Amino acid sequence: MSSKFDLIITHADVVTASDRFTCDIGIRAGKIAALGHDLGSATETVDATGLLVLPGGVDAHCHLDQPMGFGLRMADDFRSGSRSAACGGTTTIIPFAAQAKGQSLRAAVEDYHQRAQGQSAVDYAFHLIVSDPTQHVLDVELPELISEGYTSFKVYMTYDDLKLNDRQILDVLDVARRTGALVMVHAESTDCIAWLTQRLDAAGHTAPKYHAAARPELVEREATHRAITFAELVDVPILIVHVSGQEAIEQIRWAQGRGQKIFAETCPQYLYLTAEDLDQDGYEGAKCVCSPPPRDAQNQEAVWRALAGNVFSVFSSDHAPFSYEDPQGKKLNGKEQKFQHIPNGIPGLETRLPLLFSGGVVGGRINIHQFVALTSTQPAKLYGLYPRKGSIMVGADADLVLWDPAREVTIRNERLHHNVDYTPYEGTTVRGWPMMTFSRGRLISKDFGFVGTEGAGEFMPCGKPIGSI
Ligand code: DUC
Ligand code: ZN
Ligand code: ZN
Repeated sequence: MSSKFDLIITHADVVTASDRFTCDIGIRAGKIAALGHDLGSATETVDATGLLVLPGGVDAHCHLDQPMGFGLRMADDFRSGSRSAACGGTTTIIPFAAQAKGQSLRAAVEDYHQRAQGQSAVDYAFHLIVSDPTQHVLDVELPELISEGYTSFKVYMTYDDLKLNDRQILDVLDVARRTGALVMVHAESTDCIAWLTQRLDAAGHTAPKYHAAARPELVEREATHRAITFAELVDVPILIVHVSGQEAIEQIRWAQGRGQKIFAETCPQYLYLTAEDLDQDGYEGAKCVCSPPPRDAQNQEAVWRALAGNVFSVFSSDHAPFSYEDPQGKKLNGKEQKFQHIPNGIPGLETRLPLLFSGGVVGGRINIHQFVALTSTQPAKLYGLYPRKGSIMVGADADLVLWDPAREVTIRNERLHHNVDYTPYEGTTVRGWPMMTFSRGRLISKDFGFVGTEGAGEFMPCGKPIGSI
C-alpha cells in the first residue's frame, strides 16, 4: 500500500472520551489510517492549529420524515435533516422506523429505507418503534430484524397511536432479553395525562402553556419507576429517553444504585428551556411544546448535576421538526390548536453540540471527555456502532469535527440548515462551534456552510449494545 494519504489533518489537538493528545491524523479511503507525527505526503492537508479535533457527533434520537397521520408532516426529511446535522458537527444519525398499528414491522422498515435512500449526507442507522407487538412481531419479525442490525427499539407508554400496555411492554422486553437488543422507553403515564387533559380542557385551559400542566413531573416519575420495575422483572437493561428533571432522575439513580442496568438520555431542551417558554404571547409557546415538557430552573440544574455525575449515558436532540407557520405543523389545519393537539417536538440537530459544550464544558459543569462521551462515544457503544463510530482510532471511520472552543455564536434560525421555520434557541449565545466536519474523510461542513453531498451517507446495520453505567 502506498504511504500517501488522501488527507492529513496536522496539529490535531485530539480529544476522545478518555484521552487528549496532539498528533497528525492520516486518512485513507475514508478511514483513520494513522495517528502520529511526520506521516508523509497526502493529497490534501488541513491545519487544525487552534482547534480541537473530536469524533463526529452521534445523534441517537432524532425524527426525520417519520410518517405521522392526523394531517401532520415533519418539516425535515433525510436531506435537510442530515444537512443540519453535518453543520452542527454530527456525522451519525439514528432516527426511527416507526411501525403504525396494524402495520408489519418489516413494512415499516422497508418504507423508511425508501425515505432515506440516496438522501442523507451523513451515515445513518435505524431504531425501530414497536407500536403493535402481535405474536408474529414478537416471535418472527422483531428477532429477525434484530439479527439484521436493527438492535434497538423504542416503546411508548403514552400517545394513543403508539402506546403499549404494561403486558405488551413486558412481552417486548422479553424479546430484548433473549436477543440482546436495547429497548428505549418513552416514560409518561398515559392515563394520568388523559385525566389531566380532560380536566384542563373542561376548565377552558387550552393554551400551549397547559401542555406542561397536563404532563407534570410525577407523570414522568411514575412511568419511569414502572419501566424500571418491568426491566427488573424481566431482567433486561433499558434506556429511558428524554429525561426532563429531578423526579425521574431520582428513580434512575435509585435503580442504578441497586445495580440495575438502567441507561438514560437527556436533551438540550431540558437544560435551556422551561415551562415559561410555553407561556409566550399568543400561540408562540407552541414552538416549545415537546414531551416530556421543559420544567423549571431547579430541574435544569438537576439535569446538569446528573450529567456531571454520569447518571446519563447519552445526550441526544430528540429533533422532531414541525414548522410554526405550517398547516401540517404547529398550526395544524391553519389554526391555533388546543395544547393537546399541538404536534409534540422541537428542532435541535444542529444546536445539540454547541449547547452542551457551551453550558457544560465552558460553563464548568462537565469536562471535555464527558462531552465527547455523551454526544458521540456512548451512543455509538450503546447502539452497536463502536468502534467504527464514536472515537478517534486507527481503523475507525474518519468522522471528525474541528471544533473552535472559543467561537462565540448567537443562534439565529436563518443561519441553521434545517427546514423548520424557527429554533427555540433564537438569540441564545453559545461559545464553541464546529468549524469543519468530515464524514469518512470528506468535508461536509465548513465555516457555518454545508459543503457535503446528499446521498453520500450510508446505512449502517448496528451490532449489539456494549456499555456499562
Ligand atoms: N416527544 C416525543 O416523544 N417524540 C418526539 C418529540 C417529542 O416531543
Ligand atoms: Zn419519546
Ligand atoms: Zn423522540
